[in-house]
Amino acid sequence: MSDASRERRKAQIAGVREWLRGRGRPPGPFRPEFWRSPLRGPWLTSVFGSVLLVGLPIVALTGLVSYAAYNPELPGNDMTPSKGLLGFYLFDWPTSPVWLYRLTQGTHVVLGLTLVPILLAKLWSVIPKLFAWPPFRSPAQLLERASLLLLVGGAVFEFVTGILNIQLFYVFPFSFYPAHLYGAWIFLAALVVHVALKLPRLVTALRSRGFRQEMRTDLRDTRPEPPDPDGLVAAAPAPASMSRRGLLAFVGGGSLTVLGLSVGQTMDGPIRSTALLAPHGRGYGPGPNDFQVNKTAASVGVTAAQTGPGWRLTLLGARQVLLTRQELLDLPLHTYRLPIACVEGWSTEQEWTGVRLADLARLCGVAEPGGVQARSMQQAGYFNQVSLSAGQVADHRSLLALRVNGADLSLDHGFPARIMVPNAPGVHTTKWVRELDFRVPS
Ligand SMILES: Nc1nc2c(c(=O)[nH]1)N[C@H]1C(S)=C(S)[C@@H](COP(=O)(O)O)O[C@H]1N2
Ligand SMILES: [Mo]
Repeated sequence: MSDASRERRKAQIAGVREWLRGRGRPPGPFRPEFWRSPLRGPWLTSVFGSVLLVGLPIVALTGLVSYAAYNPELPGNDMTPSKGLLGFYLFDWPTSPVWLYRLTQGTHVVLGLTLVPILLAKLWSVIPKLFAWPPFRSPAQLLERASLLLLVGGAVFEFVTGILNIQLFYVFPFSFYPAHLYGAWIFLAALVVHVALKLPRLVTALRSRGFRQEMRTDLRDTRPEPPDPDGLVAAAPAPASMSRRGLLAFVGGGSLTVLGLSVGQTMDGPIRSTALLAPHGRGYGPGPNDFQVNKTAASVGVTAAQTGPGWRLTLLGARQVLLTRQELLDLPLHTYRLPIACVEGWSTEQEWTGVRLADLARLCGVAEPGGVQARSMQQAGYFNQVSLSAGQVADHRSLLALRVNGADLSLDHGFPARIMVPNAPGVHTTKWVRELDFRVPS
């Protein structure tokens, strides 16, 4: 052991003794000397912070939009029935433009994923503050730290639950939907407080160094930022082993890699196979039904026997009407290109052929439907039924689809019949429909 390290060890032991006697700081990360990266500092934190300041509100707002798109005020649609006041902003989800939910939800998921490396880098840059000692010096500071707990806890919670959900690991001991919604509001409230407190410092810090200058500074010339009142800059910095531009390139490159490996799930054509990070991001064959399947018929217990020649569609309205598949095919058919846009971020546009929902309403004696409840042959599960609004039923592109891309629906895509509504979230395009109930007050 060298003299220097023996000295350091001695000082550490003395420090721990002090702490045990009730004086001084706890050892390890509570000591400023513990954090030695020469790159930490207000400028670096502010660079990551400003990217998040633009990105996270977009992720949060598109998420809240997604909740509105579920039309939770309609019977059976709400997966957070105890939302209380949090539904104050809900509105009747429109059917046009057809690509709107595809865009907002694709943005929510893909941008969220893209921000993961930035969020981690930002948390890394401020981590010494987690161990600030004493934990607070004034009631105001205690409040500030409590809001940080909600901010960081909220962000981590939203990212973890969101990512587990899109990766189809339904491992939470609670329902994803209300938890992700409540978490979003907690996070947003803490973010507003944080931005109000920190915006002036962010601006000052960004002005303290030139971005271009920093991009031209190599490892040899990399020095710590000047000491700051927040204590982000290391008290005893180690020599730089990476330049600031190297760190930014590493984090930015990680972010672009995630973007590049996930954005394909929102597109059709060859580019789709680049979505290596998406759980459904594999290649598909050339057939008319060869596109992404969410839940297969087998996985939800829908059998070929239920969907065979014995299948009847029940229409409930002023009167009850039963239709075979052939009788449906003999009604006026219409064809539209409409997307399936899943809440999990993937989407695809296909050409659907079927009977207009409005025509089916008329067939069972409902001239002006107040909406419809579609029920599936699938026995259990959240998504075996949906309520659609009056506006959705009235849209001429809203179909009970029987065919896709010129062929009969495959069993996995909902044979004998499924709902297709323009701009509806994928979860509302109920497959294996057995009953359409138009007895909804208008
Ligand atoms: N009966 C039933 N319909 C359903 C689902 C389901 O689980 N059960 N999943 C929905 C969801 S979440 C989506 S995104 C779409 C996916 O349609 P696809 O599997 O044909 O691509 O179907 C919807 N229809
Ligand atoms: Mo979905």
